[in-house]
Amino acid sequence: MDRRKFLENSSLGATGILAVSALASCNTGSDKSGTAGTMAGEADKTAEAGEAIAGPIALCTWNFGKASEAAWEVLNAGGSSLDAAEAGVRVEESNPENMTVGLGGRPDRDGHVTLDACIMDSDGNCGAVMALEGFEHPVSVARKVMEETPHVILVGEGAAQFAREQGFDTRELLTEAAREEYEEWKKTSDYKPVINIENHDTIGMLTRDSAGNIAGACTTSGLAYKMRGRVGDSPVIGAGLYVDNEVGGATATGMGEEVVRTVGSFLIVELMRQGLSPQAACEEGVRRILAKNKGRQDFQIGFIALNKQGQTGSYCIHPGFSYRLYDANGHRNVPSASFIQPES
Ligand code: SD4
Repeated sequence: MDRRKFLENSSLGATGILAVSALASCNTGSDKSGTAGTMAGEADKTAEAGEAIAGPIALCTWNFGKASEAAWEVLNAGGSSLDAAEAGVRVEESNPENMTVGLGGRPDRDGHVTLDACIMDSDGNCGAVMALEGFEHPVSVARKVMEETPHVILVGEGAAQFAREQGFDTRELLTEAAREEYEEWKKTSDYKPVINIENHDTIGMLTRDSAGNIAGACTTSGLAYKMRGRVGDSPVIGAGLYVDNEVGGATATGMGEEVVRTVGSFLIVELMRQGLSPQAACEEGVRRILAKNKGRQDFQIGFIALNKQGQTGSYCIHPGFSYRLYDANGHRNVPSASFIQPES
């Protein structure tokens, strides 16, 4: 199959997968990690665009209660935004039920679980690993790349070698559940992504600590049954995640190829620098992607953003995306406004 043909096929398949499963899995508003539901007595709210939250804040893509709670605990104990972002996303990396991140992630079309992650601190330092195999916590390896090497990105076997040298334990990441799905997929797939298999649970986390410093992290196993070696937006600084401590941060979930094409998270931070609220900046980020697609809307993208003042925002193409927000007032799932309106 030539490259163009494959991309057409995978774009068709995977975009449908993302859009359909986003609708299927998220309209319930359920807490994906099974903990920390909406605060008693507090209804879920739509985007709190105007409110400036004081003090520490943690927010993450999707309704990951345990992850945002882990980040909040670090912040509440006076920890740094960087430690909080890492601690938060590690929860989902270890969650075998999340089949889009870390342990239990769906494999590529050749059966390998390959992980992508990045992390960025409030001084503009960043680190990333791409197509890392055999390590449960790519975000922590990415942090080591940031802190222990003169580089920003390590990929594949080089990243794995570095992780071993840094003392990270290796482990099998393909769970029985993921293996069974993969075996099923192989029967009919002809090695193309298939609609309705991919879940859409990449975690991007933004944190602000009590000193007001912002950091972020993003981690994923990428698209299910992707081409071997495929990397999406999540570990690409500027695309899946960007932080500028003067302005704020943004992170993405969804069809990574589209986020990379517009360097989505960087775009949103720059729009906030020019004065847009996080909400307005996320909306413009989604519109920019749609404009490049000339009417094609059969894929999902979700952005979240946080500015220095403590305002948050989010926007997505299809209804069903939400983010989990944790601050001194507690935690809640915040449904995102969408470009395409929910059917009434
Ligand atoms: C990727 N952005 O690899 C990721 C996919 C994703 O939940 O967000 N899945 O393109």
